[in-house]
Amino acid sequence: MLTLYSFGPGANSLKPLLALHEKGVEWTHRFVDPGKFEQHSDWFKKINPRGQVPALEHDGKIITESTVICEYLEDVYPNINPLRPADPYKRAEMRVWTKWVDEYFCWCVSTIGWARHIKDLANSMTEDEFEAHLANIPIPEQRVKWRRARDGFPQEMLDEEMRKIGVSIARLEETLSRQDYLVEGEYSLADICNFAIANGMQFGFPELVNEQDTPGLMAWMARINERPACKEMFEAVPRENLKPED
Ligand SMILES: N[C@@H](CCC(=O)N[C@@H](CS)C(=O)NCC(=O)O)C(=O)O
Repeated sequence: MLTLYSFGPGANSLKPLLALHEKGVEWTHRFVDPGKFEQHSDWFKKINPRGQVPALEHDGKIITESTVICEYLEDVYPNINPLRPADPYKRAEMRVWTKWVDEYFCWCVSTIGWARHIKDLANSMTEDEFEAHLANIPIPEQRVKWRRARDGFPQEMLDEEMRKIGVSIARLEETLSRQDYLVEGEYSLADICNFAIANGMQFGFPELVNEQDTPGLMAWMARINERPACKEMFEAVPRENLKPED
């Protein structure tokens, strides 16, 4: 029995969601509602004490960390649509890409996303409500992030994160202008984990990600969006989870 707890197909939640759709195994989805702060609720913290999605439940065992969940699914279902190259060198290349997205690319995009989109949610509470809410958040760094979302991120930090986004886009484009997938000739977890963060940047960062400046990255995103598993994943989003502008 497999259950994925997630925010739906975006950011870190997208990684195991897409991997599960690619595998086509039987599993269930439990949407954790960020609008209701469900990730910080007592019931969810029993599943992931860090109060973050995604989390996978497999026969009563809990696996956390989006990339680790994807690797776990490969270990459990190695023969169904493998998403890890068989060749050890290519597998190492794949892991360099998944490590990079987790340690670098994800963070700069996340900070700008928080500065742009979490501000209203963080300001929707009174001071007392906000402080009470912060007390529910287990990760100290997330508490800092929530406070910054409410009070405003330092401009210096936003400038630095934008610089890193530029570096990230250039790195992806450098590879994707030469080859269809991040590990040459193989669609793998390297693509899934980076796509989770990159998809949609042509709308959020059109000055950086566009047909003229990053044609390789644009074509790669379109290629992944065209995959049946990816279409199935986006089609599976219940309408009630979509925001009015979606
Ligand atoms: N390193 C973790 C990061 C998980 C993470 O940042 N999750 C975000 C959603 S993408 C989350 O739960 N944010 C809500 C919060 O921290 O309050 C992973 O890759 O799974």
